[in-house]
Amino acid sequence: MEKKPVIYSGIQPTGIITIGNYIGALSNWLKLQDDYFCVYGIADLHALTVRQVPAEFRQRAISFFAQYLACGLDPQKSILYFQSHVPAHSELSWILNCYTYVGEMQRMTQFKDKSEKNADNVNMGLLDYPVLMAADILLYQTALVPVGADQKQHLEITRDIAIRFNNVYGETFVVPEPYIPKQGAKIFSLQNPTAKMSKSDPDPNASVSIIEDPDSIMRKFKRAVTDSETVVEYREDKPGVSNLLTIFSEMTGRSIESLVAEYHDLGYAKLKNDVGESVVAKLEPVRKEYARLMGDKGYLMEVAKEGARRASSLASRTLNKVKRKVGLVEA
Ligand code: ATP
Ligand code: LTN
Repeated sequence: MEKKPVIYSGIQPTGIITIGNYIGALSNWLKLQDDYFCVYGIADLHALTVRQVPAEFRQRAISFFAQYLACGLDPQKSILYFQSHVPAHSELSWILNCYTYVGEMQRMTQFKDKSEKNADNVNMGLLDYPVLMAADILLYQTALVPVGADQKQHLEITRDIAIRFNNVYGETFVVPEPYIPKQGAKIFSLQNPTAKMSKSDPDPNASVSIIEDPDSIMRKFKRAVTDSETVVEYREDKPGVSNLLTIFSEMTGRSIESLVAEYHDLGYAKLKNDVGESVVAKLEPVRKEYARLMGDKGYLMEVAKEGARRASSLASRTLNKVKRKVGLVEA
């Protein structure tokens, strides 16, 4: 049987899964399931880099896992699991730490941003975050990593670490490529359309969850910040309207050109209403399936257990190879 190339990706269980995460990452994960061998993790160890309330954190991680399934990630096709259930991630991460320079980590833009936002808790995990991400990816001999544009730098450092290790010890890791969508790689905040829509934005009007109720979705789109013109055009100096057009296009599968042609002179109120309706329609099945799955935690945990079992078996092959190559005594 021909071996399919491996896809790996993950989302950390912080805040809410937004339509930005859906458009930039999850919707691609879904499309890749049939043609690749896909491994998708809940990056719970990554989420520990910012303070979590234990009981809420645990519930959120389970809720995110249910949202993966509700979106259509299928445990019959893909490996779905919690990162913390596979100890190889932490182990490889330690070894890779010894092949990564502090200066490289200090230059990461996400580290700089998050250090500013969490000035009272600039912990080692925050600095080391990209090395754990590299371990996630390299453990599975991943060829492609579907992520939004903000993760590009982390993919570059993952490649650098893999190449560096391969140069010293011979071919050990597949060097992964990022898979970043041409359209929708960066969805912007509904309240500040020059800033990324973020999972953990404290302003509830800035982002929309993939399991949000329809009234709330409509309200947020009606309040979306645009500009003082009236024409619907996709232009750099109209970030709010352009963002709405991108979301509309992603939800309906229609091109931005055809949407502009139809909505050009219909006014912003009509545009906002119809974008909101397209989001509600697209997410309706996700919301229903999510509610059903959350009523069956036993099933969710069974899927997670089987996912961790399969992931561990794959991960341990790479980890053992790495341990041998660096000269650790075999157990
Ligand atoms: P946080 O704000 O808590 O740091 P986040 O919104 O950046 O989180 P992540 O968990 O870092 O979310 O990202 C999960 C995935 O979603 C990544 O592949 C990321 O590139 C993608 N993504 C995040 N935000 C957006 C966005 N606004 N547009 C497109 N893709 C996004
Ligand atoms: N850092 C990523 C989440 C993540 C990830 C990964 C993405 C953790 N491990 C491995 C791709 C591959 C983020 O989106 N913030």
